[in-house]
Amino acid sequence: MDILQAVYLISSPSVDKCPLPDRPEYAFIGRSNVGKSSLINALAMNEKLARTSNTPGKTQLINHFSFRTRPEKDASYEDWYLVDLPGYGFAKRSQATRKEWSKMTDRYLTERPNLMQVFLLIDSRHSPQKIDLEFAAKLYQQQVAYTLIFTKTDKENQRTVAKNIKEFSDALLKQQQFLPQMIATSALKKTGRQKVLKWISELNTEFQNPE
Ligand SMILES: Nc1nc2c(ncn2[C@@H]2O[C@H](COP(=O)(O)OP(=O)(O)OP(=O)(O)O)[C@@H](O)[C@H]2O)c(=O)[nH]1
Ligand SMILES: [Mg+2]
Repeated sequence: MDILQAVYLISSPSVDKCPLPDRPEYAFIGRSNVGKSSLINALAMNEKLARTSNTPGKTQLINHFSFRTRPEKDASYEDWYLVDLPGYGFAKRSQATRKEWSKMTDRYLTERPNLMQVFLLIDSRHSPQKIDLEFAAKLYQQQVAYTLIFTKTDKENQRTVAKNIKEFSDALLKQQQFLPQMIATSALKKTGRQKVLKWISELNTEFQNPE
């Protein structure tokens, strides 16, 4: 897939302030610092697109990025949105802020009409974390289609990464019937980049304009 254009569009405080739902949309969500913004930059091949940081909790709004891609040579282009959502599980936030976050994301996840798929990002360096499994359970219960993206695979040896993915899958199968799509990635090495883009392109073909 060729990236013809990838630009930041707008940050919105709530789902009703988001851009017109006239094209397919994908949302990145996951624990604070898991690598959401970095992966968006890796997909776009532009390190300056989404702000990344060592300080967790930077992203507080619904951030829309507009992508124009060509799935393959001679094909026509596709326009779609990528959304960077605020990370969850940031310990230093107050309870009130966390409540706000959960209200905003819940509404976004259940009411956004053009949302094709949520990409739930999981840090591949760790064994299954309760907070991630709970978030997956919530998506499943709300019938929000999601893909699992394991991040930062360059940071650990591959055996540990494989073990963590297997353990996460086993834990998931205890709470839902089928496993979602899973893609292992590294924003640093661009591992899994083409897989994610190809999956998005496949999902793009299923979009029906709700307008
Ligand atoms: N080695 C390595 N580091 C990564 C990778 N992805 C992200 N990082 C680093 O992890 C830190 C957090 O990355 P971000 O992309 O800002 O994480 P985020 O999920 O957007 O964080 P919030 O917006 O705070 O929720 C940064 O220091 C990144 O450089 C990766 O694939 N490999
Ligand atoms: Mg971020």
